[in-house]
Amino acid sequence: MNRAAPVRWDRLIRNVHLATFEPAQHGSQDPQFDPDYGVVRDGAIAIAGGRIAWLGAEAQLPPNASAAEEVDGQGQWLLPGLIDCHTHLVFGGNRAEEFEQRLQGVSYADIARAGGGINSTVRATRATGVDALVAQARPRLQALLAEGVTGIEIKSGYGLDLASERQMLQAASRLGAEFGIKLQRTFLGAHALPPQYQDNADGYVDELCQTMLPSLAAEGLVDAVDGFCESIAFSTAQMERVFACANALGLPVKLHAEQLTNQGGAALVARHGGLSADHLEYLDAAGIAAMAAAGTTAVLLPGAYYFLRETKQPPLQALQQAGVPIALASDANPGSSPLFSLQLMLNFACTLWGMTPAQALTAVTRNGALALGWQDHCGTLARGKRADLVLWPLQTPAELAYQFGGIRPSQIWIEGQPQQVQS
Ligand code: DI6
Ligand code: FE
Repeated sequence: MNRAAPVRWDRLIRNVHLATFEPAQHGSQDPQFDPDYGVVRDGAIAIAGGRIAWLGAEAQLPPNASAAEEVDGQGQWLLPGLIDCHTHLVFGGNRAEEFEQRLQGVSYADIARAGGGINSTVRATRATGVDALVAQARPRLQALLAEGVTGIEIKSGYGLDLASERQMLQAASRLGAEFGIKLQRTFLGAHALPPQYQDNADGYVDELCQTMLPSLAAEGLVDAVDGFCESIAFSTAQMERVFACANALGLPVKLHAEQLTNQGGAALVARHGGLSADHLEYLDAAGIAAMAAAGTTAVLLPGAYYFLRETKQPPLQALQQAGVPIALASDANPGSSPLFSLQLMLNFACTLWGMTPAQALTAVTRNGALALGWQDHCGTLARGKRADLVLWPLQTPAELAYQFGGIRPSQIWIEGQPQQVQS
């Protein structure tokens, strides 16, 4: 007789329906659900060493396995933790006054040109120490975590000098450690032209490439590099220099591209093997082709689209037809998206742009991970990935995109450890 050796897991969650977001593995098992969810009905999932050790139909649980702790999921839905792959969560102050100005007819670009916009947040951020930056960002992060976010990207870009950018990245690092979440810290020194370089954009790019980025990278504070490629910010030629510097330091790149006008930024970041091009309302066919060829993820930001009352939609269908993976993120920031809710983005992407709930949920799980280069570590339910898991009191996963307000996780595990859920 051939008896398998006993297996002992740390934790086994039983009596759950799984949305794995692994359609190739679990796509067509239940015709009631969009195959993109990768549904396993009446499933179970086992955790060992903070990783997913086994998952499948509960009826197929290996008879030789047991767990130190069993959790009854009571027939609820278990999804991978959500990933917010584009945020500016750390900043000082707020811009409610500009919101009022904009509603009196002044445009976002005009406010920026008059020294407001990003630069008004730069003034407030520079005047705020690391402790206060952490304290101000904490409730914003808690709002996201309360909605089932377990992985997040946080950008700098409101310091725009070495010391202030360092403080932002230190604040991000502290928040990541405090909450134990998976974090990518992105250097966004090329966000706006700072006051000290008013008529000397190339001089600022010199300092960025020669001093700021190399220093912060050497201090271990930078995981990726981003920029704002726009008529009111940096040109493709300037971003090219920043990317060359990032590439030389071995850091992945991404770009705020074609948000307000078409500058060819998406093609530029694709050419540099970028992780993602973000915003993309004004993206053209050449940019889409470049992204598809390079495998660059499109990060769409419905919060900024909505809050700036943009009317030009990103070319969703053309991106899908070209096979470009699409992620969604909050863009949480004080100027263009003071909306600290990824669930709201799911609803916006469906109602404003016509994404399906399965596409939208894929965009904040599987493709959110892809946009951060985390696809081997998280974003789907698969053996070997981090056990970043969220249990939801739903009848169907689509409810997460359909209903806004009042849906909270019943339980969250980060690397297999149960978290305190806010009710
Ligand atoms: N585009 C955006 O929407 C954010 N940054 C960027 O490059 C807005 C930043 C802000 O207005 O503070
Ligand atoms: Fe942004």
